[in-house]
Formats: sequence, structure tokens, C-alpha cells
Amino acid sequence: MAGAAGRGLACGVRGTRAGFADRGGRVNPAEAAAAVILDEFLRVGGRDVVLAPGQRSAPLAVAAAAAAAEGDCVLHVRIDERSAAFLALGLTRAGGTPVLLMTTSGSAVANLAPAVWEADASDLPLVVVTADRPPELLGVGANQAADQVRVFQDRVRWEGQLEAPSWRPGVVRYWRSMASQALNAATDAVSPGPVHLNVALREPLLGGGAGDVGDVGDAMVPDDLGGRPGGLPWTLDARMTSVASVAIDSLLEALGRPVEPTLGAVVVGDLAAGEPFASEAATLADSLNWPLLSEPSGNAHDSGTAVAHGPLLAGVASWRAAHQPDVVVTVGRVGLTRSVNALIDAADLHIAVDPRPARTPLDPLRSADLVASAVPAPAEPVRAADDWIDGWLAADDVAEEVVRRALAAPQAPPLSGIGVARAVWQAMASDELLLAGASWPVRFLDGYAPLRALPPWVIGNRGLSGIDGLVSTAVGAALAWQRVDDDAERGTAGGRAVALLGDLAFLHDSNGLLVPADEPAPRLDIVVIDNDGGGIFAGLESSGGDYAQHFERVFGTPQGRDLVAVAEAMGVPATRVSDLGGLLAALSAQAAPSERSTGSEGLRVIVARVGSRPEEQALVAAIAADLEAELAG
Ligand SMILES: Cc1ncc(C[n+]2csc(CCOP(=O)(O)OP(=O)(O)O)c2C)c(N)n1
Repeated sequence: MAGAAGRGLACGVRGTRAGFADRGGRVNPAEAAAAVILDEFLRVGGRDVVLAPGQRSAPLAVAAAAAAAEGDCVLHVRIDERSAAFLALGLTRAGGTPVLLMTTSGSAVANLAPAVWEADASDLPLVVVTADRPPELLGVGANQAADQVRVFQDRVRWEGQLEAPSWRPGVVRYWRSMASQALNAATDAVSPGPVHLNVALREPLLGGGAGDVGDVGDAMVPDDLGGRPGGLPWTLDARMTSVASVAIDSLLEALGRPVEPTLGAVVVGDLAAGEPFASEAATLADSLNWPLLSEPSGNAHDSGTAVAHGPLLAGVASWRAAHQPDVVVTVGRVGLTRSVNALIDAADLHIAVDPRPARTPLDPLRSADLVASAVPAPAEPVRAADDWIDGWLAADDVAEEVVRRALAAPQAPPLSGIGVARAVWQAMASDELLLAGASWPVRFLDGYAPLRALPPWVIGNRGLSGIDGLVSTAVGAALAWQRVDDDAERGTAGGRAVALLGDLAFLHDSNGLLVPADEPAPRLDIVVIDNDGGGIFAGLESSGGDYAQHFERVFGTPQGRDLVAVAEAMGVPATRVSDLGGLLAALSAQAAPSERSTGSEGLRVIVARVGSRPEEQALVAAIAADLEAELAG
């Protein structure tokens, strides 16, 4: 349910007469409709508005700029719609509130698709408002006119077509209701996610004059353009669901299993920020003596049974066979590594916890015996004997030692992707935010980062694991994070953000570095693991045998660019480091910008020039081989 925030526009809509007084009592209905949409957004606690410029969307742009000038919203303007959309995604991912994303018509709208897809897969309340041509201009070759109806298909939870605003009785109620429906669908208690309001806009788009610009008479337009009193949204959706947790012994009974000490494990995957699942999963594992394996963005650590190197241990087939859990409880979206997938698949019983009751269950291996909406509560009779968890924890210590040894070995490159991921993880404070990029970066954190008592909060675009839009997502997430109040689920917040990206991901979204001078400035370090190309493919089937001859051209795709120069061309300071000392110095040198800094001040790129992709792959293989030998010995 959208919270009754009791806020709204200070100008423009509430106290409309004052807001539009300088128009001689005449109000352009397109401007009024835009202000009403924005007002409803603020009434549900929305704050950030992301805008890409255009002419057809002028009423939306003018309304947002006026509201931002009054301090009613925070406006972010970007020229590239794909980047703008990922910026909005990052803002809502780290900030937890809906974000309004507004563009002009035509191909601009198509550029939003990647972020809308990710928002769909990650259940994030991205509120897309697109300007459209009125019906008479569609299908006749009019300029910048495309069919925008159902452009996002089933990837949005709700879509509405707002008819071109004109003054007629009841029209304000219609605008408010449409905006309210969109916002309620985006923030739905059961199935939140992206929504699309497509707004036909007819000329004149701004100002007074002829055409549809009408008189503001009492009969037509009430003083506040018809908003609910007390700053409430037009329709408050109170259809809450509270999901009760069922104890693990009851679930075992329901599945016809004995209630007795059970060898189990808890695997935590990606979860939307702020959900209580991470701490509940940790409590379950702790109480049952079950190992706790958390993917980076699962953020579950707070258990004496937490295991840092689960993917490495599960990758040693002989060890896994001897330590295979009978029951695995997965929480959220799991599936980052093949080895942990194998562990889940081989369990007798798989209980999958999916916080999204209205959607197809998160069960990537189709192995779940039971799907639950809440993490099961622990039950004492199910608790495993100490030697079960002791075996896992002892092996985890061995794995940590093996990783350290491999990184320090003379044949290891002076700087490796694994070394960079570990150093970043260990250098960060608990009030900081870490965006783990797709491909190797997130997997290096998953398999190789050690346990930490007070780790940073980790996010990633794990809905679709795209390497697109990651710079923009990080910028948005940093901006939201830096003003999140302390939150029990995330520890403290408010500190610096760091993004850990591969070089191709960085280049893919280099437009995200364009933060104009007047825009809110993120405190963000982007650490690029520069192995010149797609490293992860080196470990897959595509690199070997007959496939090897074309590997570099069609998989590795080295771009051979100077990434420091790329960043600097975008106005972002950058440094290159080639050893661990240099990286740590660069990470600690980050200067906090002043409160009022804007643009790319506070944004920094650290290019970590690591060993070659084959060298990194050799390091991965050496660690696996050494671990296998140690665990066998
Ligand atoms: C939008 C998108 N396009 C393509 C892919 C497929 N893909 C996965 S990893 C990868 C290479 C990434 O290279 P880089 O960012 O340098 O990271 P590294 O593999 O070196 O860790 C590609 C192209 C993807 N995940 N998302």
C-alpha cells in the first residue's frame, strides 16, 4: 500500500489560483494534468523525478522543474533515455520509494525497455510517464509519432492511456484517478513493479492562447484541482496482505517428512532491499545449525553458521557429496553459480521462499517441493548436531586460506579481479553501498570475499543480470542511499557508494557518467576490473576446443580502450591502479564533496588494470584444484 504521505505540491496544484495566477486565470489543461500527475506521485511519498528532455513532454518537464524549484521533489535530468531509466531504477532500488520517469514520445520510449524489464524482474516501482501524440497524429506519418500502446507488454503491472487533456466536467477526477491507479499498481503490497502511463498531449503544450486553453471557473476546476484533503492520494489502496510464517517442523510434516534433527542448509539469493528476509534466513540457519550461504545481494550474514565460500566448497564434487544437505531452504532469487545450483538440486527436499505471492515462484531449477511466502520459523527438534555445521565451517576456513595463498603466490598477477573484489569488500564500511556488477564481479564477491562482521549493503541488477545500465543504476542508487535514514534491515546507510564493474559493462553505459553540472551529485566510486573484454566467458565451454579459434572475436570482444581517458572525456576524474596498494590508496583517497556539490563532483572512476583474462581463469582453476587437494587431505 502506498503510505499516506500527506505531501503534495506546494505550488502549481494545491493553491492552483496562486500557481497559475500569472496566466490571467487561464490554465492550459496539459499543464494542469501534468501537475496533477506529479501531485499524486508526491502524495504517495514519491520524491525523485527523472526526466529526459523533449518537446511533447514539455508540460511534464515544466511541472517537474517548478516542483523541484520549490523543494517538493528532487529532479534529475539526463539526455539519454536508457541511462535515465536505469538511474531511476537505481534510485528506487536503493531508496525503496517509487520513482517517476518521464520522457517524450517516439524512440525515446523504446529506450526505457531494458530498465523496465529489470524493474519487472526485480519488482521495483518504476512509474513511467511517457508523452504521446494525440490520436489524430498517429498512423499518418506525423513527426516523432509511434504506436506507444502496450509498448512494454506484460512487463508492466499496469498501463493506462490518458486522453489528451482538455477542460470538461470531471476531468480532474479522471486525471487523479488514473495517476492514483498507476501509483497503487506500482506500489502494490503483493505485486509491486513498473507501470506505464501514456499521456496524449495536444498543442498548445504550454501557456495560454487559443485551442483547448479554457477558463478556470469554479464549476470546472476546484481550488486545489480536486486533490483529496490532507495530502492523501486520490485512492488509498489498503488491500494489505500480511504473510504469516510457518514453522519448519510444520512444513516438514506437511511434506510427509519426519520431524527430527535434519541436515540442512539455507541459501539466500537476491532480495529487494529492506525486506526482512535476510535476517530471518540468518536466524533460521543459526537456530538449526545449518550453514548459511548468501549471494552478495542476499545480504544475509548475521549468523554464527555463515559460510563465505559456499560456491567454492560446493564446487568440490567429492566434498559436496560428503556434505550434501538433505533439506535446502532457498530464500529469494538464487542461481548465481552452477555449484550451489547443484547443491540445491541434489537435496532431498527443497523449500523455496518467494516473497512475491502473486508471481510465478522463484524456482530456477524447478526443484522446489514447497513454496512459501515467508521464511520458516525455526523449530528446536529439527536442529542438526554440531558436527554438521562444524564440518562446513572448518572447510570454509580452509577455503579462505587457499584463496589467500593463491593470491600471494608468485605466479599470480600483481592484481587480479578476485583480489580487487576482496579488497573493495574489505575496504568498505557498513554504512556504504556496494553495487555488484553482472558477470565476474558479482561472482568474485560471491565465491571469494571473506566473512565480515559489519559488511556494506550489496545490491545488483540481478533481475535479468544485464551488463547494461550499470553506471546509471549505480549513480541513482548512490543518490538514494546517501539520504536513506538508518534502516534496521540494511544496517546503517548514508555513506559512499561503490560500483564494481567489468570493463565491458563500464563501456556499455559510459553515458551514465554524464551528470550535468546542475544535477544532484552522487558520492560514488566506480571500480572497473579492467581485463579488456568479457572475462567470464573464459571459464565457459565457448573458450575451448573447436570454439577457441573464434573466441576473442565473438566472446572476448576486447575493446582496447583507455578507460581513464573515457572517464575523463565525460568530465569524471579517474585513476589507474595496477597493484593492491594502489587500489587501497585510491579507495581511501575519496574526498567527500560538500553538501551542495552538484554534477560529477563526488563521482570517481578507479581503473584496476588486472592480469589477463586467461591469467584470471588460471587463478580460478588453481584455487579450485588447491581446495580440492586440501579438503581431500
Ligand atoms: C545487456 C547484456 N548484454 C549481454 C550480456 C551477456 N554478457 C554477460 S557477461 C558479458 C561480458 C561482460 O564483460 P565485463 O563487463 O568486462 O566483465 P567480465 O566478464 O570481464 O567480468 C556479456 C556480454 C548481458 N548479461 N547483458
